[in-house]
Amino acid sequence: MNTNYENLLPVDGEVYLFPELFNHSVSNQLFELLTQNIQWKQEPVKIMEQEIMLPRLTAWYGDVGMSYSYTGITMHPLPWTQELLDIKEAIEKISGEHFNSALLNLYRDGNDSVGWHRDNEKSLGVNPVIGSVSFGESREFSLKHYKDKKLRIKVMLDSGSFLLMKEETQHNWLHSIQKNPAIIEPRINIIFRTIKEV
Ligand SMILES: O=C(O)CCC(=O)C(=O)O
Ligand SMILES: [Mn+2]
Repeated sequence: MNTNYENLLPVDGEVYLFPELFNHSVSNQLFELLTQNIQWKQEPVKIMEQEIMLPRLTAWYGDVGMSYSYTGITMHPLPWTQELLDIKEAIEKISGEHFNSALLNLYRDGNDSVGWHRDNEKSLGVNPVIGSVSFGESREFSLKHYKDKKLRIKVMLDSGSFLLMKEETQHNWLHSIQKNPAIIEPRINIIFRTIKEV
């Protein structure tokens, strides 16, 4: 990886921001293509025996033949679209990493969000490398240290930006996209990851 980029985390992990990996016109074009071509769904999740709908639309794409088992159900990703492959190629080139699947999020407006969590599922291995690409409205990405909750960082994720999280970040830091009712425009985020053989 090009080492001119500085680690945004003070301790216990590595997060790098590539602010304009895709320029404005390419970003706008990709935003439109992703809006139209991705099979967006609002999925239910069970929280404390109650079924609620996720506060955003999601989709899962990846290498053909890959599967992922979750509470006894085996799921398969949808096959890559051309624009997802193009984006994946661009981030693999700049990061030197490799990704085999992508979780997509469509935040319809500022009322959509993702709560505090870590991308630390067992299937992602010990120190997961997470590549996050954003298009559309800018949203604030918040990080807070898992143990020392006073340690907090905010990163503005603008359209066309690429955020790379690696090393022990997913052990030691939580992340979220908080609601912001002032925001009325949509944002698409793609989380590229590598699911290891399980
Ligand atoms: O939208 C984002 O920037 C973050 C999404 C995220 O953390 C996730 O889907 O795991
Ligand atoms: Mn996440």
